[in-house]
Amino acid sequence: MERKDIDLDSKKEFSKKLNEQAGRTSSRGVSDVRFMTADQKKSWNQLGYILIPNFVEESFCDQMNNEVSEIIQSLIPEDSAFSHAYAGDGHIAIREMKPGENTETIEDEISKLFRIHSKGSFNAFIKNEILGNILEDILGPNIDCFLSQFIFKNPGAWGQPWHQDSTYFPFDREPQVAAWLATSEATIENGCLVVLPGSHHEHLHEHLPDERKESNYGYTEIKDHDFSKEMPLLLNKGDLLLFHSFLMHKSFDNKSSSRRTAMVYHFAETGTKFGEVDSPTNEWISIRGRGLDA
Ligand SMILES: O=C(O)CCC(=O)C(=O)O
Repeated sequence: MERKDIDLDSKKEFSKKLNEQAGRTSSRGVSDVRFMTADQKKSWNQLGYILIPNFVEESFCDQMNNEVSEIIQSLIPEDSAFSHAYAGDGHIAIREMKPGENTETIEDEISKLFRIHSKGSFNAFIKNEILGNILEDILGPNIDCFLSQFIFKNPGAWGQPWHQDSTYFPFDREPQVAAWLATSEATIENGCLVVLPGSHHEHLHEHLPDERKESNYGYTEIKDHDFSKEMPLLLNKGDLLLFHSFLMHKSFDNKSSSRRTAMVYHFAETGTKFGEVDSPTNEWISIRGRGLDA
């Protein structure tokens, strides 16, 4: 299937837009908590993340992995032409720019599937009470989930360079919170996440285009910071990582022979203003409190 790389000029244009946000800060930590443990509070305030082992059963992850495959197969017919993105039934699938050598199914060539949190097990997850409680300690009583993505990270896929998620969110307040659910094991070899603990106290740094020729659309990179204290986070299937949207993080390449999958959500305080035009990948769904239209 014919493939076209994304040209450097459009990558530069994209990061220029993102960098309108550079310099913003988010110094607020959590203080009066109702639900978090003391360790979780300390971890959030000092490190910028909370790791919760065994958050869901492995069988729940299997269900998500299966539902994702069903969506991809119905979204992208076998004979469809190459495209960087496919949209249908409210979802957006993004193609892997550097697919591995042994691809058999269309899922082997997909990088991410966006906008799935209104459906099936993806929707069931955001209604989890324990998750909602911890989010409430961070974001307050009124909470929306505005973004979801299933990340395939197929064998051979490159990792995402160092970045801060808030750079992608031109919102009127912060922080937002990411929930990164390991739906497979995440190891150094298969491309686990790597964080820079405490870096959520930093301002938003400049994000330069990821200049690797076959890098995925939207990848950008922080180059003006010291990452020598980076920490890879090894997760088992079913473990959950919650992290601050200013936390610097990246992921390793997948050098293994199997897929490393994760289901990633982003949450914000209800009423957050997203600027003039919202991202097509966003879908705002209230999960707790007064609701979107209240
Ligand atoms: O899961 C990955 O490989 C990268 C994910 C990531 O960096 C993100 O969701 O912001």
